[in-house]
Amino acid sequence: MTDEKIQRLINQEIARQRDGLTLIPSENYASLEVLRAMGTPLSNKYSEGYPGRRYYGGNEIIDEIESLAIERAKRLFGAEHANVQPHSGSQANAAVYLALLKPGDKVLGFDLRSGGHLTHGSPVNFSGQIYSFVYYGVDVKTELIDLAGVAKIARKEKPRLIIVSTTSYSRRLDFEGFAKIAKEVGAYLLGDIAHIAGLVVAGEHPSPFPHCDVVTATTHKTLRGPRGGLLLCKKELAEIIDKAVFPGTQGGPLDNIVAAKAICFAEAMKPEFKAYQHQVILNARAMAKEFIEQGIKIVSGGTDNHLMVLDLTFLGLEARKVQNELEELGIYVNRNAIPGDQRPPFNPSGLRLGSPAITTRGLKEKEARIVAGLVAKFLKNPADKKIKNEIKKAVSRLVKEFSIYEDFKY
Ligand code: DSN
Repeated sequence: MTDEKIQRLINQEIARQRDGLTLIPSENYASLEVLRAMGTPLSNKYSEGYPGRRYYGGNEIIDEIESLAIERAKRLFGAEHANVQPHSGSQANAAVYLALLKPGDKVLGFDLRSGGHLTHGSPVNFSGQIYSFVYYGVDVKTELIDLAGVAKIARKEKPRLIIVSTTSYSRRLDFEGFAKIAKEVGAYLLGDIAHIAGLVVAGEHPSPFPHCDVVTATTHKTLRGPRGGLLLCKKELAEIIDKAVFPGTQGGPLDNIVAAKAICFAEAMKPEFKAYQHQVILNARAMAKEFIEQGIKIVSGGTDNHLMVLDLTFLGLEARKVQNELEELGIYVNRNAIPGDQRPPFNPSGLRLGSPAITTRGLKEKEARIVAGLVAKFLKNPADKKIKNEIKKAVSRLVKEFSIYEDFKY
């Protein structure tokens, strides 16, 4: 029996992804091989523990799969130890905190409005409720991380852990500079590279190794694998990190996802993947150039990575409304806070967008500029029906020319 309701909805969602332009910088299109691995009977297995040390029988093959994923992750990132079990980036961060901190310990994290993540100490998140977070942000004028400012806070606060990360920061992270500060104040350094993992392994962004003690990542953003988390660390932390994942914060791993992670790591070792990441950067730059030429303000004035945040305060537009209206035109972006945002998180002043998904579709700089031009056109003429129709038609043309998941049906 087929569940027709769910089948119809899945096919509608596949069509939405196929027929629209995804500019949400944390979303991507995984390969069919990655997707296939996720839909296998591996999902039926329980395998609490680690390869060779499981609590349930029947794990001989799962052990081989997880060992392969671990070896590939270590090789790909040049890491001494890898744990491929975290269900998500948030879970990976939770495990790091459990391993390295006690409740109430002080942590220096990146402010959410400047580009940090919920799990880096937001008061509405477990991290902000259990640990004592203090924050660094970006310089008000340059909108860049000011390392001297970070060092000043670190010296005053003496945190046990410092987090260097980005979810909406469009510039390079100086892992080496942060490591110097962490060393000086005796703190651990966590690099959360969820967004930039693909850029890092392709050499398009400096590596967090050997500077960070622990690195967390997700496998589905620029890395373009299955939805999931990943934890990498120095050898001496391996035991406490593994214990903090299982049994500390999770039960059994998702073995189908672990297999898909192994496939994604192998894909990321290929020359095509390196070329893809290079194009991601070129496309993001081309988009930023177009926005700037159209007079649209980008936080920090541009991008060095795969994303950028448009500052809508100058246009007098509400980001939530813009996000919803662009969605009607087949363009997917997400509203985002900007540094020092005076508006609430549910309706902030910025629009975050980027190039990973359109680059997977095959768009190059010329088309990336066209896409940014469509967004800019809308931002300048939000009430013009004729222009909206033109944008809709242009989106239709682009998604047909650069097709994805063409014959994919559930
Ligand atoms: N939701 C992710 C993002 O979009 O960046 C962060 O967890």
